[in-house]
Amino acid sequence: MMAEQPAWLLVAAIAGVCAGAAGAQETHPLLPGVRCADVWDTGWPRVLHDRQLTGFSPLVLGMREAPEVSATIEVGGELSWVRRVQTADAQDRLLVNDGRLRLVSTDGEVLWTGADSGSLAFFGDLRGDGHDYVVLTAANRLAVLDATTGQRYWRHVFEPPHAYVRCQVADVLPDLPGMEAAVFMQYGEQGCLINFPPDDEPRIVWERTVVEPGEHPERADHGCDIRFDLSVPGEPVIWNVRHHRCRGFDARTGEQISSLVYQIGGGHRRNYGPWALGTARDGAPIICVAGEAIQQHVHGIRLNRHGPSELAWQHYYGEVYKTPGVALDCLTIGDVDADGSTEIVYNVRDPEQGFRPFVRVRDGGTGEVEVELPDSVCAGLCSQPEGGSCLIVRRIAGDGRSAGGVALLRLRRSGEARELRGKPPLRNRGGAVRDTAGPFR
Ligand SMILES: [Ca+2]
Ligand SMILES: [Ca+2]
Repeated sequence: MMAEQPAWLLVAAIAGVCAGAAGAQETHPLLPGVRCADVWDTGWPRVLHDRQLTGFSPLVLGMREAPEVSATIEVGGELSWVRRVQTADAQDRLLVNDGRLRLVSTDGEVLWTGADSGSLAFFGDLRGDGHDYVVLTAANRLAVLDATTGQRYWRHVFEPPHAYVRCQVADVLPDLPGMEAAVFMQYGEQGCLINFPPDDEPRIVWERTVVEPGEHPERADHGCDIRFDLSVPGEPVIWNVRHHRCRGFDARTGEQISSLVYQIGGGHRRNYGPWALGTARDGAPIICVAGEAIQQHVHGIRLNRHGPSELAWQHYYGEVYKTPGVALDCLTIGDVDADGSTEIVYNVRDPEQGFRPFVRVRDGGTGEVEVELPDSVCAGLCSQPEGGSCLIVRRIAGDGRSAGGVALLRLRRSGEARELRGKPPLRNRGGAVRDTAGPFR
């Protein structure tokens, strides 16, 4: 299984939001109009870029020369990602991708260098034979490595050549020994389900076209992904969110069982950002989507396994090329107040409010704003031992500089956000490790 990130990353994130700055009352003279706290952060300079990919040199932030390198850990190549995994015999290992993929023991011994590399889709007993495997995606390729040796067990190259594999792995067909991988093509039109049996070669259970041919230039859509929905025993569903579409497929057959083609803010929009399955207050299954790139929006979809799904609510903030300064950054989609229903938590610079920064918490099923924190930015969330989450919030002024310290706000079922004092017991949560250069950090 894949584990959460280490706690020191949370500390680093908190240190990042604590790094305030002093100076003039307006936006930075060298970057007029750019409202970004990092512009004032002389303690943590780095290359910045806004949502229109404008580059800002870190050397303008009061620096006169490039910083010295104080320490280096040699990883061989350019470190891409590290994951802690646990093997079938309960050993903690590190999977390190620095161009190559390597399995490393916790005392630093390189156990193997893999025959393939890529993004990690799964680590575990893929074939149900008691051995661990590593499932990797890279462009249009899916590779499976033996986790004991790093040797390639299986590899499949999908068409078309420009497609990217989007993959989820689970035992969605319990009647078939071994687990299954659903693979949908970003930049392509095909999807399939692959079974990995313990005593035979992997087998493609079904393969089909998963879009309406000609309805959209799929090659131009950077926002395609899938999720398994195993909430109904014996009726596994694959949900696929793409540019202005959300569809459900019977994972057993590939048959399309649900379709929604929808508009946000009066147009077909890009879904470039995180999305997740959730639960409405009445228990209905939903998907919440945050558009973070190019077109900034949040919306919720009420899912129907037996017909068209429904766009339950939406809020469109704008497109960066048409409304410069608009920005949205999703912190999490989940049950942050521990009441059983899903919320979506995000930062936004709202054009309708003069681009002031807000932290907003909306009910995932209805879009109702449960909590709104004006002139604030949330850097991440921490789960609490008794359930629910704390928001790590920094108050900031209109020019983007800190207007106070960091507050920990606990969300309550009533919709209240109560500030915590002292040092509450916190556990790390994925949202706190984000490190995104941009208007918010
Ligand atoms: Ca199975
Ligand atoms: Ca909730």
